[in-house]
Amino acid sequence: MSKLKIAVQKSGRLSEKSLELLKQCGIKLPNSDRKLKTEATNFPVEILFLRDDDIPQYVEQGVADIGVLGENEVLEKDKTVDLLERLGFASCRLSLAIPKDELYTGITYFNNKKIATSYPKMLAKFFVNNDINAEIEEIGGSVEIAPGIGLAHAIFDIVSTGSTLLMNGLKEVEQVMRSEAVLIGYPDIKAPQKELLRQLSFRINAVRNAYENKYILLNAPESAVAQICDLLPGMKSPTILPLVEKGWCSLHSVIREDQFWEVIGQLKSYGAQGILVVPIEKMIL
Ligand code: PRT
Ligand code: ZN
Repeated sequence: MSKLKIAVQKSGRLSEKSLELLKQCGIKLPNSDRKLKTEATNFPVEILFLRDDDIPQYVEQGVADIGVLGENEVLEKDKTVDLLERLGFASCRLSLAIPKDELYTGITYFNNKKIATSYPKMLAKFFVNNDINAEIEEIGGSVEIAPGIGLAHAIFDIVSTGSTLLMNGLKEVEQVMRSEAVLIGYPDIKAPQKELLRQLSFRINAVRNAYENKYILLNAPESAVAQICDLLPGMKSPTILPLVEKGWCSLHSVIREDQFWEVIGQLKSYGAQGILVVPIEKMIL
């Protein structure tokens, strides 16, 4: 039987979340010690555990049909792969940082400077696009210590909370790109694998929509229902149920998590009370 081969990071920041996503998609994996590969017990997929640096090459060659990794790694490796889905976890940014006491005068600051990074291709592209002539020093890890030990004037690295920069006496001065985990695919994927991928993408979208949306229930005076429905259009339209108390109803809808705090004040000003916001497990549009 045909199987869909999925490459995930063996160990690191992406591995737990990648496996968690597959689990939420209903894919059961045997408890293993993450050897090189494992097979799901209830869906025709095979998981290959790899270093994230190797995933673009495996997917370009079709050794894996799809792979989960950081978008930054996809851009750096620059292989011929399709970008299929953004997955919403492992969000970070790739930024240029300099010693905190240096005066930053704008991007031309980097002319004739030496910059340490593990992402030389991406940085070179950024400098070409911005007409900057700088020297790029490629190093494998612990990039943030490079200025302190005199190896470079500045660094280009992944930033998440910013605490690593702070601890190393650096400040972020240019954000070059944002990144998150993405699903990439083999461009010449075979028909049976393509069908399995379609089924998996459907499940991933149901899980992602559920993350991004909340179920909202509230009590409102009937006179405010029209205004509240405008604010909370829901999936098709909100559900309205009468309350025992005359002139009041209960309104149920779906709201994007990131819009919730923007509309809450307005809901209250329309007279909404007893607002409940509840997580959704799966959401099929
Ligand atoms: O062994 P393998 O090659 O598979 O893994 P790896 O060491 O190359 O990668 P890993 O597991 O460290 O990261 C995998 C991916 O996670 C990256 O390619 C990014 O897409 C994503 N990601 C998200 C991060 C971070 N956030 C992150 N904060 N990757 C690394 N960091 C590091 C960063 O390098 C810096 O040292 O965390 C530090 C900065 O964090 P803050 O919070 O102090 O700003
Ligand atoms: Zn890596």
